[in-house]
Amino acid sequence: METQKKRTCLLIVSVMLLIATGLPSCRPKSATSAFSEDAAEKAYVAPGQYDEFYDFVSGGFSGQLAVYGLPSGRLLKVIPVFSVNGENGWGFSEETKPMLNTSNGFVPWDDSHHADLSQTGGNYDGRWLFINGNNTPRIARIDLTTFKTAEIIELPNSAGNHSSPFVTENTEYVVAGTRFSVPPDYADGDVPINSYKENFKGHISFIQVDPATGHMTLSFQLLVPGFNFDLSRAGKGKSHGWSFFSCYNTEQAHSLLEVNASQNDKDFILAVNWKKIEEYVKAGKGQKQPCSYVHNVWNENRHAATSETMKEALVLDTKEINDACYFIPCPKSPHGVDIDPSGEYIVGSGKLAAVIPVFSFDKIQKAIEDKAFDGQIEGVNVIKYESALYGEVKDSGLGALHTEFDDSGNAYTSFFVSSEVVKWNIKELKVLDRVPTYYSIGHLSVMGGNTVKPYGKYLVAYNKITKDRFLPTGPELTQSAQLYDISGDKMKLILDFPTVGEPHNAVALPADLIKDKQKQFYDLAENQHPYAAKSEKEAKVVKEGNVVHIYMTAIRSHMAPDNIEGITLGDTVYFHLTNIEQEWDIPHGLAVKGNTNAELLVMPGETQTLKWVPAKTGIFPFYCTDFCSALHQEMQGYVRVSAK
Ligand code: CUK
Ligand code: CUA
Repeated sequence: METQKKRTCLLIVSVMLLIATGLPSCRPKSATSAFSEDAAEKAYVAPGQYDEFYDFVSGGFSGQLAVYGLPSGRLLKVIPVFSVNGENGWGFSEETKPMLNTSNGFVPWDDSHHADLSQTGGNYDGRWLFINGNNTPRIARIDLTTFKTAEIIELPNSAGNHSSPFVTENTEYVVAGTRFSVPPDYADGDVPINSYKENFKGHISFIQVDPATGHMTLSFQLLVPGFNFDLSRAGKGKSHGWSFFSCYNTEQAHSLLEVNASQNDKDFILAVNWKKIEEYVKAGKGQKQPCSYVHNVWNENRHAATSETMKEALVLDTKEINDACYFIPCPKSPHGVDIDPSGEYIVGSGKLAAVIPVFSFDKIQKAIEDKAFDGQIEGVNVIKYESALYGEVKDSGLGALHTEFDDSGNAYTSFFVSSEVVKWNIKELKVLDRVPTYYSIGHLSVMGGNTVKPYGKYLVAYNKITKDRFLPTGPELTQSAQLYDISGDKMKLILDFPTVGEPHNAVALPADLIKDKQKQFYDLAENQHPYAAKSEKEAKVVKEGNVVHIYMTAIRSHMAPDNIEGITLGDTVYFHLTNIEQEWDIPHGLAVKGNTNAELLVMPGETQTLKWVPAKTGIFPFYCTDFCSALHQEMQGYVRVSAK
């Protein structure tokens, strides 16, 4: 591996300086003058009209997923995923609590960076959305007919689930590479941190997705060298069957204070031929390793989740399958790795590099055939940089992070340090246009920009720094996204819109693909919740020892039962509320004075349960929280708690 420390040190120092100053280098004097003249017309969606795209934006440290309409930037919904949400009882109701179970117990928060959509033949099919939880680490699946989290799987042997959950061309797998290398769960983890090089390992998970139900199963994990696996994309078209993972810190430094990270002139992209690995798995290769991880599944008819603890994972050591994995050198701390619509061009990035390297899938295949290797790392062949390289985009910008594509052979790369989006032609490696972002863009999203047939039209910049873009709100400012029209030769800014949490990546779907497939309510006849009351006649209070089950119904405009006595201090009370409406957009809520949970918000046909252990005696009112009819205020009742 070559090291040209001096040359690159200079570059690092200049980049670090830029980062340290905290201000993007190209912050314009008058930011407001930089938008398109016809911006209002282009981003305007008239009252009562629908947006053209659903935009699914990862919620970052909110642990949620936010859904916007584009081009208006209107917020449509916040979907709770990894974080509890008092607004609709997610993580507070008895039925949703198991969704947040992990091998560490109930974890009501995570950090979600990437959303990706299910695909068929390399195009979005509008069935499911997958989103990662960095910290625990976890992957969730969201059903796009209910906009509800349907499944969450924890990942063993991993930490910092960052290069996830990138979907393969026919949703065969979602993948998850570990950002932090750690001692695997099946080894003793109580080791000195400075034994990093021998004890800390990376694991890349391939999670199989059932084509009929979407259910996720951890199929196999790859044991990889202890680098930091950062981002990933699946091959498409000719490169279908491969997945690519960027990694940094190939120095295997465990302390930035020692400044031994980011020294190497090149880090790597790991190319994984998962089709080939499937054959190895079939042939019985790999080892079943003991570990413990939790898999939570939502049952639509039971209106509740179940948790299951899994006890082992199939691990394949990349050393032993080294005709299925290859390292490709990539300049200076690569972040994103993105594949163009044809599947031929693999675009790397270097957070500290001044060029964008573009690799050729055909050249990689040829290099493998010719054994054009530059040694091995832990048994994995390193393909010669020049043998894999199609070419470099020069003078592109500073601090390249992510690239997306349009349908005309162009790529769009985000540059954090120089705070801009650069449009370039893939074949000619020529810069065509650049626009500033306000400020310091992270991910960017072209409509369908990671499919075999991008829709193009709009590009959204998800920025890391907000500064003066919106009305200030104390020390914590809103997050900043910006919409660009990319239908012409020049990119034009047409809208700023604030977002929830820290938006990392986003994926957009044409509204027509899913808008008419939305579930409007749950069929009461199919409700299999064990405590459902499907009519007011079934409403009752059942006391079993010191446990009280209240089978409660809600319909405009009363709750039954509405006066509840016979509860004594020390009892545990369960309100099982069934919304017996069968009509779209009529939820009923339930809030009980003195309870330490949030409310319930129950959809028509659904049953949800609020647990309450009264802390004192007295009279406790309850009421419906969602203004549901002219007599909404009449939807109320009383619970009496008596002394023992
Ligand atoms: S990351 Cu945020 S800018 Cu976590 Cu995908 Cu690149
Ligand atoms: Cu039901 Cu308000």
